[in-house]
Amino acid sequence: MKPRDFQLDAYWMPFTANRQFKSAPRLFVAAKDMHYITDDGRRVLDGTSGLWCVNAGHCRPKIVEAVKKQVETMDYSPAFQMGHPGAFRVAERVAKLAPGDLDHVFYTNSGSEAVDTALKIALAYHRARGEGQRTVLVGRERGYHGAGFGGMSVGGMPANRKAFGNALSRVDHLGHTHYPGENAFSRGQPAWGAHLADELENRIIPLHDASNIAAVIVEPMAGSTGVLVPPKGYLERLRSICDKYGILLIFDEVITGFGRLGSAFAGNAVGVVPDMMTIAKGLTNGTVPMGAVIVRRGIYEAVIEAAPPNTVELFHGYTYSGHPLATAAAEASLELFEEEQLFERAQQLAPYFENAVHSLREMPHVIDIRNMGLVAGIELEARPGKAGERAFRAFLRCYEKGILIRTTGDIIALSPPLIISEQQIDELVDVIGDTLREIGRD
Ligand code: PXG
Repeated sequence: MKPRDFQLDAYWMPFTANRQFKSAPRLFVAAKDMHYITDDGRRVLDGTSGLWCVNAGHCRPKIVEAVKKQVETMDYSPAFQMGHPGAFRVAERVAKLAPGDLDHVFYTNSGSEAVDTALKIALAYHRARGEGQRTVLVGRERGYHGAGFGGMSVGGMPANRKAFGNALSRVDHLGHTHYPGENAFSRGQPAWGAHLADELENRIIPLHDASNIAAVIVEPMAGSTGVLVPPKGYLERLRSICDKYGILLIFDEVITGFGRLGSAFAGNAVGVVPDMMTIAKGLTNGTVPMGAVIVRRGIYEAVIEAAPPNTVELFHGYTYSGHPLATAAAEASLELFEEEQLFERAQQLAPYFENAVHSLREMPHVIDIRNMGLVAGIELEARPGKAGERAFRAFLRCYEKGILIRTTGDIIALSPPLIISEQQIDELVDVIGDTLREIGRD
């Protein structure tokens, strides 16, 4: 290995145990298709699409070339009061992929910004319609909606909130949907739990009064807190309660978008059309940061029409909204997904992937395995008093053995690029199996 020409100290790493990492760093220096290359020249099979974003695999020439060409032609174009063709082309393409009349696209640079944007649009929409009292935002326990103040507030991860005070005040949370006692080792959507959506009608609405509630935001399949698959009928029921009371339903599809569940979006997979969707990650195949909110036509029209003619309708946006490099990457990614029929590929591979991950059922300490599309969660029993330690050890061992997995608490999450082969699925699962056997002994 070459001696390092940099120090580790100055970089404050996100969502990372800085001291632990810097005492034994793990560095990637290159990537191609299904693999990363480490600084000591090892190949590591990517079982997580980076951080759930590199859906078409790494450094795909079509995307690389598109970004190169764009940076040589026009590096930046002002996002406000000016436009460039790529931004319009990508919006049109994304609108075509989205279900129903979700056909307007607001750009951001990340999933967190997309979530904060969607929450603001929800408030602006109600206000435009003369219902400005609708300000309560409802999230869900064990939800992750990014790290901005809005997303953190509607999110349901205590560790992400406890250092930061109360954040947004007009927020409430539904209970989560994860009940291993009823649903452990479910394949696909669990049969039990549709009624959990009724809490919206039975508790949240009486508490706040429906007329004060602006929106409900959920991940159709919760990724970050350990792959929580929605029970059959649950999302449908949330949709019908929101409709009954005029509450907007936002699906946070940052992880579930772009083929992860075997179709363009989770909403398409389960046949539920939300009022807004937040997207990011796979939109550019992780190549250039980009997020977006897709809104129903009626929401766009209500906000636009409420403003006097020739005035700014929504006082919101970012310097890099619709950045030319991001739109170039998005356009190439969306074309590549289509050319290679990657969403369909994910759907076809899903049963093989499901069988492979469920073969780990008898491994030591495995207490649940769940899956949907090309996502799986393998939950381990926590070591007494040492939550997260067992899974983190599995992560380190797997990395040494040449596969990248992701862990959250004691849950291993797998979300490989959609180009993964059956043989590579076997490799992932075999290495995890060996690792669980090894750490099961100590
Ligand atoms: N919403 C959802 C559903 C997400 O999963 C965000 C919003 C925020 O996106 P940005 O682009 O601001 O990070 C996310 C991000 C993990 C993991 O392994 C998940 C995310 C990010 C990093 C790690 O669980 N999700």
